[in-house]
Amino acid sequence: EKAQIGVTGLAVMGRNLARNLARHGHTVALHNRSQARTDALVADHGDEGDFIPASSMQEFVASLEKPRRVIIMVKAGGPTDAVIDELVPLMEPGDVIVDGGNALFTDTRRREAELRKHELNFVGAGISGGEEGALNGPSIMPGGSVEAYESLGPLLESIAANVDGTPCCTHVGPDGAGHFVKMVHNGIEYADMQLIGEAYDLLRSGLGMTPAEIAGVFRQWNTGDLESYLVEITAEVLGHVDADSGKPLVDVITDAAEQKGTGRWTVQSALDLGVPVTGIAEAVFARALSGHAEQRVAARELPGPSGGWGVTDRDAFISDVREALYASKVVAYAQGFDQIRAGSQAYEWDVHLGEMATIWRGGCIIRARFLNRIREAYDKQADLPTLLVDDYFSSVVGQAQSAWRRVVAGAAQYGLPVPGFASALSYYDGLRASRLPAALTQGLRDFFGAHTYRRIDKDGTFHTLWAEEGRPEISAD
Ligand code: NBP
Repeated sequence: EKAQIGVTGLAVMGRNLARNLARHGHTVALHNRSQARTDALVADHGDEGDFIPASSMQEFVASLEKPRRVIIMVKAGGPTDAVIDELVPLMEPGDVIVDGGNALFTDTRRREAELRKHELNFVGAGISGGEEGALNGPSIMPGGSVEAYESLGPLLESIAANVDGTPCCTHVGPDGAGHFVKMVHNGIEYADMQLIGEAYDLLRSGLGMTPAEIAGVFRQWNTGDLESYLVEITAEVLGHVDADSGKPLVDVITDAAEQKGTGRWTVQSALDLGVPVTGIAEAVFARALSGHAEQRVAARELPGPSGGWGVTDRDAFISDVREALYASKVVAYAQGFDQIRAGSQAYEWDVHLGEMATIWRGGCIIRARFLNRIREAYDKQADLPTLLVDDYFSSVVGQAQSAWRRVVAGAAQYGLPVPGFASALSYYDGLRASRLPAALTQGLRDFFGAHTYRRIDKDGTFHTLWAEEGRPEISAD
């Protein structure tokens, strides 16, 4: 008997993905650089399905039916290239190599182009949902060729999360499209977590609520439009009491947020594409700020406003924070989808934005009720200029705006940092503005660098001879 698919790299992610495949009736070939992980998987979970363990890459490849399908689940970067180099001489034209790790999409583009020369199908597949998702149903974002998806799609769709009968897996687009979309997914996750953190901080500082009380608020919010995995687990984390100290766990965790890099990649790509993903950028920078212990200690005595927030109506305040959170979240997602659209245009991927919202509804970290709204918005108008102008979103954000402004203004008065809420509001107001001070920026650029400007009343490109009085402008065209 041959295996339908093989997994090489059997650390937490690969092991759970292999078990998930086997539980769905697929025969799974197993390989890991060090044999111990392969043996452990068979010993611990061999009874969950049909596994064919291999002790060498040759044996592994030989155990696969053709066209061969291999999923690589190793540490992203050099290790992925090392495994590809080992696999390529053993594979035949038409075979499919999937990289399920968190690869940078430009690496995926390079690998796909290289393997195409060998007539091998290389699929960079974003897999979200962590180890729990890998085992019980992740959200899967595969890139690569249509031909590769025909061979691979049914297998991946069978193990993906499923919402209302629709698998959380679809062909995203050619070459690096899948890993790009996974990267932006992670960027949105950063923004969402930052906004949740700010909402928590507002309730804590503004109302003096305890973490356990705030957990109750999040639990309540999770019954409405904010319903999402992240809001649900926020209640879990805030409600958790540390066994050692008897204190809320959140109070004994060091307040320095770490990162593995996908948020940074998202912002770097957004800078290249010229897409203002301010929510994601603020989230990445907020984590960076939190980690600058030396500066934070040095700055602790800097003057700030004195006195409390002076909230009188507790329920109204909680409601304001909820609305500000929702509006800011809409902005963060709108920006993320802008980036996917810009990437799709730049790299000619033809990514279907509504389908991305659809496959994020389950399995992944940002799964949320709200994604149905995004899908509906793109179903109604595929070329929506921004989610913010969709009927539903424009109306909810419009309704939330007074609360949003009160929260951001209050935080500024009180001295509480809300970079996510505030930058989202500025972005919203920036898009709404009929005139932006960008006109002055253009004037300044023309003054010091003769960079020219365009005019609202005439076609062409203009430059003012600033040094020559009485010669206000000439046409450069
Ligand atoms: P790790 O990222 O910790 O990688 C460990 C695996 O890589 C082991 O199987 C190890 O083999 C193998 N490996 C290394 Br390291 N160097 C190798 C080399 N030169 N040649 C062959 N194999 C090598 O595993 P993980 O945490 O399971 O993550 C796997 C992938 O999934 C990563 O790309 C990660 O970014 C991604 N990931 C995603 C999520 C998510 O939520 N989607 C969560 C966690 C991870 P060994 O056993 O012989 O050392």
